[in-house]
Amino acid sequence: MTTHIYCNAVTRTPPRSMAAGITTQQESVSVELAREQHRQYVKTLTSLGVDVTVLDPAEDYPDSHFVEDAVIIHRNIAIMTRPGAVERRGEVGLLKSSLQDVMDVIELGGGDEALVDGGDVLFMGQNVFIGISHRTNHAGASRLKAILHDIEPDLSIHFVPFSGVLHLKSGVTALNADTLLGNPAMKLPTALPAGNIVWLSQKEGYAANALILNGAALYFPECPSAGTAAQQAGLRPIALDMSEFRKMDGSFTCLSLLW
Ligand code: CIR
Repeated sequence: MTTHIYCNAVTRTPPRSMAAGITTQQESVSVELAREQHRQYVKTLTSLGVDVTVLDPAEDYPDSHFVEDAVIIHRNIAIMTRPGAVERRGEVGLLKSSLQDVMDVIELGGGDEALVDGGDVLFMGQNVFIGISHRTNHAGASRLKAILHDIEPDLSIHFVPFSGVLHLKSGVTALNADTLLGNPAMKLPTALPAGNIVWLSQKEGYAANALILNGAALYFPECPSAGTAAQQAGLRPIALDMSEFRKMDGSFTCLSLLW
């Protein structure tokens, strides 16, 4: 049985400026194709029973469709982050004004030193893993831990230093409450304190960022082993082409806020 049941989502249409976003890749991006892929993503979430709000593109913020990094939603409370990349910080205020009508909103706090990207925060059952990365630091992770414990004292919250991939969820996502998909490009100095990782091959490792919701797993069609792993975990695999987001170091989880 899946533990990831969601009824609502917020997404944002990619801006025409999206190719100016941060990336380690060198491939040219088609905004038209990205927008079509985004429409298919929204359609898929809708078909899975999610009521999806699609926000207008924010041209001043080329990475603003990667809404996951600016907010963490837990128990209908939005925790606004302070993204590690300076040029992405303005995305937080934009999302705050869209969310505060529908849920309580809390600031991360902790001053300018405290940095968190939502892509570094992974919920797996009662466990929360906060990746310590180039984008998320100990000061930010400590603030987030305190806020999450206030919301739900029983959570087991772990700091997970790693390297080799952009965000923690580029390296692992949870298929259920104890199984994760893993990207071998991610280097963990110590084993995760909970869960068993199904490691994908080097070639298909990027598909470790699958979106698990409502009994389904969205994954890259070029990485079929992620679909097989999802099926073995009792999920319905749904392959969706997300080539244009991959070119900007993004994938499935980063394109929506779910609750
Ligand atoms: C960035 O480097 O910030 C964006 N180009 C990609 C962010 C992807 N977000 C995520 O995986 N949570």
